[in-house]
Amino acid sequence: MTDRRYEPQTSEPKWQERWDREGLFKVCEDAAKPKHYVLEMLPYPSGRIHMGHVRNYAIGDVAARYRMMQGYAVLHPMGWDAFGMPAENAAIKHGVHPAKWTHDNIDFMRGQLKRMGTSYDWAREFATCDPSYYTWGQLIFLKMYERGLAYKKTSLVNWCPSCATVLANEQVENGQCWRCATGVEMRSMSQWFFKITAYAEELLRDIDTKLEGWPARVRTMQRDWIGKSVGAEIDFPIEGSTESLRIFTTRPDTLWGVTFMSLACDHPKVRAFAKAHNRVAEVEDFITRAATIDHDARLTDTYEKEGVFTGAYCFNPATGARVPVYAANFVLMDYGTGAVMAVPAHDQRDFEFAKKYELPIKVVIQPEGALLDSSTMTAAYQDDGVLADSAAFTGQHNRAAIPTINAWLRSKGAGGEATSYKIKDWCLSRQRYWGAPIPIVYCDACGTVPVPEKDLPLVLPHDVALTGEGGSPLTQVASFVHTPCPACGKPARRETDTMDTFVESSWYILRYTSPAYDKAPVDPEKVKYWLPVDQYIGGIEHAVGHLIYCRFFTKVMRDLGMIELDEPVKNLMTQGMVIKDGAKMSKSKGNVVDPDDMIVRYGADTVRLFMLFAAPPEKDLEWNDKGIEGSYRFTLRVWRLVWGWVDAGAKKGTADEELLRWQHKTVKRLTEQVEGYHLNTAIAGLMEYVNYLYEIGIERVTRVALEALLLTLSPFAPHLCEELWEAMGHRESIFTMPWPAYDPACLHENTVLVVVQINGKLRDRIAVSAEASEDEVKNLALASEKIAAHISGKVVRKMIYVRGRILNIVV
Ligand code: ANZ
Ligand code: ZN
Repeated sequence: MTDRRYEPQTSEPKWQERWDREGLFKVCEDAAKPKHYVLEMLPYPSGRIHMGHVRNYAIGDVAARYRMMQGYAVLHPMGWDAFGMPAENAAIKHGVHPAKWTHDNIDFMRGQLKRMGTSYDWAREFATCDPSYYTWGQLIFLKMYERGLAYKKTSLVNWCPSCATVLANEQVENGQCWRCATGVEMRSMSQWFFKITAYAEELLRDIDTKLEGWPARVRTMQRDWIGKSVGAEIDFPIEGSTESLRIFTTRPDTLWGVTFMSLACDHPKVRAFAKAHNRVAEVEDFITRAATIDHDARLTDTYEKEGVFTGAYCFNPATGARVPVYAANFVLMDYGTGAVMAVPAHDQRDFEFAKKYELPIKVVIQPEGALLDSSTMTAAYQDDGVLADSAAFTGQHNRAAIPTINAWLRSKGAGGEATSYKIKDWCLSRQRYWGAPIPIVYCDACGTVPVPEKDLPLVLPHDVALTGEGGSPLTQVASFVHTPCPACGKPARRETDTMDTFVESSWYILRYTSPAYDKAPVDPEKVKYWLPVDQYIGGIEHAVGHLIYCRFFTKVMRDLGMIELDEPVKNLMTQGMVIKDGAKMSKSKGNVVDPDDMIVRYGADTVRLFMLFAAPPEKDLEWNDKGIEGSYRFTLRVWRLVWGWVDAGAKKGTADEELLRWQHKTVKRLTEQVEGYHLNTAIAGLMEYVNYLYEIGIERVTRVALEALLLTLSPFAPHLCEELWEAMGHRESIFTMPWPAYDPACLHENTVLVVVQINGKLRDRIAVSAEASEDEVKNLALASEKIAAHISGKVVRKMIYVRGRILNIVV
C-alpha cells in the first residue's frame, strides 16, 4: 500500500493545463492518416452544463481520444448555439444585454467543459451569434432567395402566445411550443419560408441509401415526418366556371363513387363560392366555429366532423355527375391540395359526413363473395375488392386498376399520378431580437429587395429596448429599420424579423472544418477532407428538426456549388436521458445534480466513468449516488494498484501465460467495445482485469500488463491515467501513445475435459476453460444434451465439482 494520495482536485487541472500548453488536441490535417470527425451537438449557452451534457460529451470524448491513439487525424470541435430566446428573456427580466448574458455563459461553460477534461480543439470554437459566423448564414439565405428556395408567403402559421413568435412545424410538439410548452395557436401571417419540400424526395431517398449508420428509430421518424403518399391529382370542373377544383387522393380507384367534395376552410375557393352563391353568413359562421377545435381534439381526431355547403357544384370528370362542394373541418389546407373527393361508401370519415348531411352513398368496390347495398351499410367498406359501377374498369381488381385509371385520367387531361408529402416548408422568421437579421429591405417602389452581398454582415444592432412588449423589438430600432433601398436609393424599411436559431445550427457542422475561412461559408477542400461526420452524438429530440434541417442545408449548399457532399452525418448516436427519481433531470423538476459539485467532490474522471458505466449510451441512465461512489472506488483501486507496483520496484520478468491471456483478452475486448460504443461493458471489462491483477498479486504483474490497463482506460479516465503513466516513468503524454494491439495467439484458453457423472455414472465429458468458475461449469453441464436427457423429469439434489476434473450430479 502506498501513502500517495489520489487527489483529482489538484491533479486534473494540472493535466488540463499541460494538454493546453502542449497543444495536444490541436487538429492536424495529415493526408497520411485516416481522418475521423467526432461531433457532439453544440450546446445552447444557458448558463451551466447539466448531466445530460456531461453524458453527451463524455461519450464523444472517449471516441475522440480512442481514435487519436488509433492513429487517426481527429477533428473534435466545440462551439455555441448562441442565438435564441432565453438570452432575450433574461434581458427582459434582469436588464442584462443578451450579448453579455450569452458571452458570460459561454465563458463559464467553456470552463466547465475544460474541467471535465474534454479533448476539444478550442482554436476552432465559434458562437453562432458572432457576425463572422452568421454573415455566411445571411449569404446562404440570399442565395436561396435568388433561387426561390427562400420565399415569403401568407399562410396559417404556428404562433406561440408566450414566446410571442411563430414556430416551425418541427418546433410544435403535441400542439405545444417546444420551448415553453404553451399551446400553439394558428394565425394567418406573412412569414419567410425555406422550401424544404423541394428536397423532400431526396431527403427520403437518402435515408435508405446513405444513412445506414443512423438508428432505425430516427430513420423511421424522418420517413414518417416527410410522409410521402403516392396517389393521384384529379381536376373536377366547377359548374358555371372555366376553372377546376384539383384534389389529391390516394384512391383514384374510387373515383366513380364520389358523391360530394370537401374543402379545407382556408381553401381559397371557399369564400369565393360562398359569395357567388349568397351563403357568406352560413359559411363564415362555420369557419369561425371550425377554428375553435382545440389541439388535443385535433391531434387525437376526437372532434366531431362537420361541414357547410358552399353553394357550389362541380362535375366528376369520369361520370359527369354533379356533386355539391362542402367546406369541412377535417380537411387540412397544407396537405395535398386542400381539397378532397368524398367517397362515403369507402371512406369512414366521408361515410359519417354523408349520414349527417344526408348525402348519397354509392358503392363502387364489392368484396369477394358478398354484395354491398348502400342503403343498408352501417360503415364504409374500406378494404379491397372488385370495381363495380365504374364504367370500363368494372370487374377489375381495384388496386390493379389504379395505374390504368391514372393513365386514363392523364390522357383525358383530368389529372394523373401525383405524390404528396406531409413535410411542410420551414417557417424561419421569428418576431424576436436575439437572432440573425434577415437581409431583406422593403421598398415602396421596388418591392422586396435583397441586401447586396457586399453589405454583409447585416449586423444585429446592439442598442435596443427589450421590454417584452410592443411586438418584434427590431421594429423599434429606427436606425436599423430605416435604410435607403439598395435598388433605387429611396427611403425603405428593413425586414425586422430575425432567423430561427435552427438556421445557424443547420450548417455549423461544416464550418468547424474551416472556422476562420473568409471567402465563403466553408472551405470546400476542408469539407472534402473532413466530412461526413464519422460520429455525431446528440439527443433524440432533434430527430425531425435539426437532423432534417442539417441534411437539407447540406444538399442546398451542394446545389449552390459551395461544397460537394450529399449527407453531413455518416453515423449517428442518440444518447439516452439522465434520469433521477424516475424523471428526467431538469431544473423544473428540481432533481438536478450539478456536474461541478460532483467534479469537486470526486474528480472529473469519476464522473465520466460513472456516466459511461451506468448504462449503455443509447439507454436512459438513472443517476444514483451509490453508483458514483462505486466509480470512485474503482479509480482508487487503479491508483493503488499502479503505485503498489511502482513502489515494489518495477518488474522486469516476463508474463506467465495466464496473465498474457488476460492482458490480450482485455485489449481485444476494449478495442471491440469502444469501436462499437458499448462503453459500459468496456468499463466492466477493465474492472474485471483490475480484479484479476489484484488477485494474482503485484509480484506477478508485469509492466506491459499494467500499461495495457492504463492505455485502454485512458479515454475514459484521462487524468488518472496520465498521472499513473507518469508514475510508471513516462515523460510523454499517454495520448501520444498508440492504442495497444492484441495478439490472437495469446488468446487461446487452456481447456480441460471435465467428466460429468449422474448418481456416480459417467454420462458425458465437457470441455471447459481451465479458469472457468464452478457456476460456468455447472451451467455448461446442464446445457449438454446427454445430461439433459438423463435428468429430465428428475430433481437435481446436489452438484459436487472437483475443479478441472469431475462434476457429480445427484438426482
Ligand atoms: C378519396 C378517398 C377514397 C380517399 C377512399 C381515401 C379513401 P394519406 O394516406 O394520408 O396521404 N385527403 C387528401 N387531402 C386531404 C387533406 N388536405 N386533408 C384531409 N384529408 C385529405 O391520405 C390521403 C387521403 O386523405 C386522400 O384519399 C383523401 O381521401 C384524404 F376510399 O380520396 B382520399
Ligand atoms: Zn426601391
